Amino acid sequence: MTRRVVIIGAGFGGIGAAIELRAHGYTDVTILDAAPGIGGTWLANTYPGAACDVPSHLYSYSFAQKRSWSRLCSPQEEILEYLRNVAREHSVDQLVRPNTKVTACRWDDDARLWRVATEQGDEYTADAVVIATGQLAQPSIPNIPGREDFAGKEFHSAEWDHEHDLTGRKVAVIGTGASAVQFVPAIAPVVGRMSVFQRTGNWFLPRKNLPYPRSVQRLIKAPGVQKLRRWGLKRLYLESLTLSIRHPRTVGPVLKLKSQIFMRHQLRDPEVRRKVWPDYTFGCKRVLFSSYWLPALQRDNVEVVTDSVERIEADGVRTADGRLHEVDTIIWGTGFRTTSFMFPMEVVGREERSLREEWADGPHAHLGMTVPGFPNLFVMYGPNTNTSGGSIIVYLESQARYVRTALQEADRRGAAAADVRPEVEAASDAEVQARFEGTAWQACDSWYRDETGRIITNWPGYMHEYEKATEAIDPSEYLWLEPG
Ligand code: N01
Repeated sequence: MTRRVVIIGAGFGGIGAAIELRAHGYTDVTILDAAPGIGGTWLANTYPGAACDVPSHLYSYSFAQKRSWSRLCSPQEEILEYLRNVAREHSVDQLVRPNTKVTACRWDDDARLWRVATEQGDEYTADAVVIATGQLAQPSIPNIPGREDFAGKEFHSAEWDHEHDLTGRKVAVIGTGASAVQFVPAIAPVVGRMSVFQRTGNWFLPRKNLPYPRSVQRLIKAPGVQKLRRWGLKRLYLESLTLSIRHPRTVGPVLKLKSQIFMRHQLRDPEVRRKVWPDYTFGCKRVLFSSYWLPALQRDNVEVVTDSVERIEADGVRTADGRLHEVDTIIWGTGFRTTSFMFPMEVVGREERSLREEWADGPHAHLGMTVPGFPNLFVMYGPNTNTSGGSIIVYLESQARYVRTALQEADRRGAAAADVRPEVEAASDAEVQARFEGTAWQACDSWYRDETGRIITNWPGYMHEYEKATEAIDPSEYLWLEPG
């Protein structure tokens, strides 16, 4: 049966899904993306120092292993180039319609298909829709009063203004998450002076990420070594981070100790040490890998500010202690609207059910992908599929495979679509939530949780568990809709 598939998002998820589907005979695939090209998060995030903090032999497709990465964790341009090359090599680059923002996906129950509407007023019809817009696509800037009064330049880290020369500038950086941890050390030597506004300190593990020497490059090009790196040592190492988060009282303290030794060693300035030392359980928020952040904070031209940001004024940032920090540039390193998922896109399933309403009490989906009443709608990097210690690419590949097996099963049955059984989805959601019990993630607030405290972004287990759970669709978990 020919099936038309519309994929929304041309990042690692969408491109991977298109390759998987085409490799199995589903040739009618269209990829829509609001951005001007392939890349997703790696197209948007071009800030100085942008790089992955997962080793590249894992942060790449299993079917397209590259042996010439320049360093352990690749810089943004190298990852973007890799993704574009893979898309080209598998001829899915031609399927991408850039600058095409999807506004709505509506299920037509009579015709048993999806109608996908774009901002330009076009409509695509599809037998299946894959929403691969990710969790980290919508920049978030907190609602701090006075922003409109600021006389200088401001931008978010995911919308870096490369035209704005930072040389000699007085810069405020608000936020100290994974993005700031990369761009602050990169710009600190260039700016005149920098105030880093920190709300919460982070746990760090060392990572220098230097370019590989030639001898190492030659060694890791050997196929056996490559395989060992991908499936062996690093994988175990990454899963050990999950292990420590899952067992904060027993295993957690081991990595915590490692982090403490590293941080104490780097934090020579007692004042800075006092300010940045985290006050929550290791692993509760994302553990950060950098050997450059703490030294950058101790530079003469950098100040860490821990008084909370009260308002923005024409000349700078006013903190709760009444002090005005005069700056001419504000960089928001304040992360993403991680609880928004694909919204504000309108997603309407059977019987006019709105996904936004279905998720009013928190997003949930079977294996993070399927929701009852939304037949043949698959979410990639959906609720509870963020990885704590592994590579998201492993999860995305698992999801692509699952989508493909769902379509194959529908073909085998002559069915129009698969609709996950409500009781299956409810049980898997309950199981996921139960598995968070006693984990480090429950010990503090983070972008993993919604306003009710429910953990909605993360997978509670290990990478290999998710791979196993999504190996193939279990037909008994779905209702199979007759053709219309
Ligand atoms: O965003 P974040 P990010 N006043 O949400 C602070 C991935 N990623 O862009 O911790 C003051 O982590 C907030 O403070 P707090 C990765 O998965 C990967 O840095 O909430 N501060 C925090 O410090 C990562 O986890 C890579 O108290 C405010 C910061 O802003 C995810 O993207 C690189 C504030 C936001 O940090 C997001 O990272 C980059 C306020 N009102 C990103 N509101 C790599 O692979 C928020 N903050 C390396």
